[in-house]
Amino acid sequence: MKNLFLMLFILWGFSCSSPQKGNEEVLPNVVLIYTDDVGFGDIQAYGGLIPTPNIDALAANGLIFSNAYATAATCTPSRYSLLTGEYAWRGKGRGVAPGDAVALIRPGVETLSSVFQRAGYQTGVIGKWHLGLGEGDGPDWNSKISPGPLEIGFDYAFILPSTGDRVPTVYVENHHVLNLNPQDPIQVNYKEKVGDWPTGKENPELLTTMFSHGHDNTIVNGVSRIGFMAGGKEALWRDKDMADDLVTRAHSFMDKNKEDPFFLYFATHDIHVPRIAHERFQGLTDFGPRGDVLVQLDWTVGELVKKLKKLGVFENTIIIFTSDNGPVLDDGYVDQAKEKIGLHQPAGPLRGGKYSAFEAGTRVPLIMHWPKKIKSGNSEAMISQVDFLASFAFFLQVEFDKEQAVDTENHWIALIGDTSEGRKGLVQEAIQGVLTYINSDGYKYIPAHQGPAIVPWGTEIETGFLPEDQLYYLPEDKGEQDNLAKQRPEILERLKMEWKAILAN
Ligand code: NG6
Ligand code: CA
Repeated sequence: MKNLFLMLFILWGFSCSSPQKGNEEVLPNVVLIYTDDVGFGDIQAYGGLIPTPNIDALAANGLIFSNAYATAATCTPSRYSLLTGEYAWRGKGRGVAPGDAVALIRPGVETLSSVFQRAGYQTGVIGKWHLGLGEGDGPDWNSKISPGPLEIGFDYAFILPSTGDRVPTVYVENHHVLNLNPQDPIQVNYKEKVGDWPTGKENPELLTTMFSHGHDNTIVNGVSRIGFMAGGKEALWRDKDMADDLVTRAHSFMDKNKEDPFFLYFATHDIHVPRIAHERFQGLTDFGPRGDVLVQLDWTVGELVKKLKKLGVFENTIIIFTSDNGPVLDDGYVDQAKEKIGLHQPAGPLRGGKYSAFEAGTRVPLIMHWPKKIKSGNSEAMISQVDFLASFAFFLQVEFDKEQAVDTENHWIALIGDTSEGRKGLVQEAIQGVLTYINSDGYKYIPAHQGPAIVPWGTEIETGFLPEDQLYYLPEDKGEQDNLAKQRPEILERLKMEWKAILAN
């Protein structure tokens, strides 16, 4: 009898120290690797030519999706939807955010991270944020920066406030700029020059990486950026160390939380511009800096995997690998991305790229890896990143605010490969607020739009805009070559109705 009590006591102790689902299984960790500008064809497992062995290993043992989508063809709206379960275009001011934007996700709004918190997870965001910080006149870089990730469901944050090519070029850890010397305060301005730091426009001779369009404001580390800054010298990051910096923080986060289930939103800077790999990765491929940073990204993934294995939690960790929008070659710096692309096709068979209404804008790699539960294979289920919120809420058995997260759908069983049935319809957002629509039959509608055929600032990407409606049948025409709008008017009308209903929701 005594022994029985002892055993019950031990069992009770166990169930308290490690949160469990349905009283039997230990909850998996979740590591969401959110890459930047990685195209549908960039990874070898998706047909790419640049070596990505660590990502391919996840693909080989995981589920590879061929119809997975970011909600937008640029970063801020994709990230907004990923975290809130709401299409970004439902509100104003959610396009590509300047580096001094205020927090776009306000405290109290439903988020993916809050869902994990409510399920007992330790939550962290490490890497690119680009969703604004602070309120009122914008973030005060020299004191407490709030609201930010900690106010919307993250327990820990180590972030680049916006992008690598925007000032301020410093990290923010939790509420403060890392390594800031109060004697040397930071000034940031997106309208006019502040302080006396040189700019790319005035002093191009100081540049180690030349700009091709935009990006001619303040020079930091030999690279001119978008926006002006001065001060905060000790806080500046070194671009070449960024991948290492993020990996180091991710390792500490995992070490610290190895006993708890954790959710780590790991948003890489790679492979966004400026593409400046650490010295040890430079020149490793024939594809120039874009190839180097892809190899660096692959290394990053390998380091996260190694750590999970070392901690003995790899088998029961869900790793999600995906991207925020499609690929771009010249995104504002002279880095030979285009000249050295060779036969590599960043968008695979898809048309367009980052910014575009065509498929390459938003159809991205998605790999779901969970040795304990997910069998390796391929899935054609149509999935949007906006669905992670409802899907994880379902899996973790927590409620979420459906009035706020209006667009997220539970596709958990598709995400773990138990069905190939996904969404019935999906909206994608291109630049200039153009919203396209795909239904589960594989038809895609691009509404008539008076806009340029090519992205107007030098990237040479097709926007997919035409002054008349477009209709494509993707299962037979992945490359969107054959506009069926005139041949199949009834289908076009049906899609328009479905599209309108979602927009009016
Ligand atoms: C554009 C920038 C581009 C990139 C993009 C955001 C210019 C000319 N181009 O405005 O370089 O920063 O914004 O990329 O400034 S994203 O992946 O974060 O959406
Ligand atoms: Ca991006």
